[in-house]
Amino acid sequence: MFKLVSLLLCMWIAVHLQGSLTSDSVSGNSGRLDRVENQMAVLQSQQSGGSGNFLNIGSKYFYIEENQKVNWHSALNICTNMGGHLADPENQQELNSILQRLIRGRHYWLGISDLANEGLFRAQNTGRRATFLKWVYGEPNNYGNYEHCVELKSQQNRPFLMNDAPCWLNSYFICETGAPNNDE
Ligand code: 2F8
Ligand code: CA
Repeated sequence: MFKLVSLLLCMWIAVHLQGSLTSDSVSGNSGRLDRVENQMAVLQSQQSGGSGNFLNIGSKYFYIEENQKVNWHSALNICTNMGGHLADPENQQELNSILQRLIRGRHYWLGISDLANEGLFRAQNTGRRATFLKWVYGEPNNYGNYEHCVELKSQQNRPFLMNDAPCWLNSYFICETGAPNNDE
């Protein structure tokens, strides 16, 4: 019940904010709108009770979000609500099997960041140093000193590889679990 009320409240705020955008306040409000939309995405994932549709790929199960883009922290929350975690592929075989299902030109959050220590990329799920990192040439570069979250991206029809990007960017994302509960 509380979740439903929260969801309705967020929807009301989002509609209200959209209606109140003026040319003077666009940048400030769009940031707030982004936060509200992210919060709505997290609440919606809670509402759906969420195990989602994990696909069996190799020895694990993955969920590839292709409908909504959210920031890295919201992606983390959504994957947790679905009973999994933001994905951290462990080897090339696992990465290859995911890559086949990604849409070129899109960016997908992974559960890897150097938020705790600059330059030390850890898997969010374990807190341990990420052992498998496949960077785009020249990455990670902490561009602008504000890139701490890892995404998969493919540019100009090149293969999907990793890049450090600003955690507040809205992107698609990939969740992972060892044992899904797909019956909701
Ligand atoms: O040139 C590589 C550089 O390209 C972009 O910044 C201009 C990326 N930023 C985003 O995708 C937001 C950087 O992460 C990337 O290193
Ligand atoms: Ca980068």
